[in-house]
Amino acid sequence: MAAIRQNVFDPLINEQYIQSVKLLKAEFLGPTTLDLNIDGPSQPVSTYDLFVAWHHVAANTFTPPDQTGRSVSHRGPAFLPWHRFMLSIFELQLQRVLNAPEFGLPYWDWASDGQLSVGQQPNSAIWQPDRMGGTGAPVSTGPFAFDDAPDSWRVRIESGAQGQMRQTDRGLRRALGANPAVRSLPTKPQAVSAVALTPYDAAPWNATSSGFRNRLEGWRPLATAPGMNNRVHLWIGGDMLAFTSPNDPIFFLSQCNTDRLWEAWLQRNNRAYLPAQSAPDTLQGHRIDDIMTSLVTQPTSIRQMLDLTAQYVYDTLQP
Ligand SMILES: [Cu+2]
Repeated sequence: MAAIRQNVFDPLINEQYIQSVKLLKAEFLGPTTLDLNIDGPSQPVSTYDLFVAWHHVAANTFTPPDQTGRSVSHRGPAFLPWHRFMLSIFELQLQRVLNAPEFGLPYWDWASDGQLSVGQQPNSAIWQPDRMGGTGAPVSTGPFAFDDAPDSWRVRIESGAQGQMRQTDRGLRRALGANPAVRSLPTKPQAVSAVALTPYDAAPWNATSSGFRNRLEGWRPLATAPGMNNRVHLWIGGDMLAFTSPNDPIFFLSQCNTDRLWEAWLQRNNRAYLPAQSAPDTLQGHRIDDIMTSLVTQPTSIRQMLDLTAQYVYDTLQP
């Protein structure tokens, strides 16, 4: 049975999500900072933080090295399949620690909050203390607040100045709606028009491309609108700005909504993908049969990610 991914607005789903990420954050199965080439004394790395490291490493992996900013996971066609791969493995981990194989990773429909006034958006339901908690450096309310409790949420791995990972031990940071250049989350009409875009992607296959992938990833047009997935990161701010953004548990809920919009697009477009395997080697990592590797599981291919409906389905594909 496929798991059903539901809106995190449901209080029980929200509670199970918080419970499971805290279990993963407290689970140490062997990997260390030494294994991950992180400077400093060797420390155990939690299962949760392996996903933080995986995201950071992939975002800084360029193969071959002349791809105009396109890494194996961002600023290129693989952005959506790569994040689907990560989310699907994370979802299996949530199911394992909850002992609930039917549990679906929830999504946060950020475009729904984008329909609220700019002033209301940072105070919407999801940022309340009984949900994901609020803003601050460190965040001081909700389940991921920085306090003296033994299970108080701590950021352990962050991005250093040279793009490397480094050890830390601090509270989570957010600056909800505080970026003057990004006053609003993406809106519903922007989500609807993104999902209507074709083709999937286009030359030069990077942050300047037209097409669906780059609209949803949000490099163009970011300064004006919509900015979609990137805009959500910029609007939340704090730890969401770095390639260690999975440090904030909102990351998985936000990225899950991006995956939901991709699934809506896939269903309308016969699960199409570009570029084909015949594309030049400069697109290595982004062609349909190219392999994606992981710090936490076996490699897979982009093609394998085009239909995961055997693992999960969404409760709705309405943009
Ligand atoms: Cu990412």
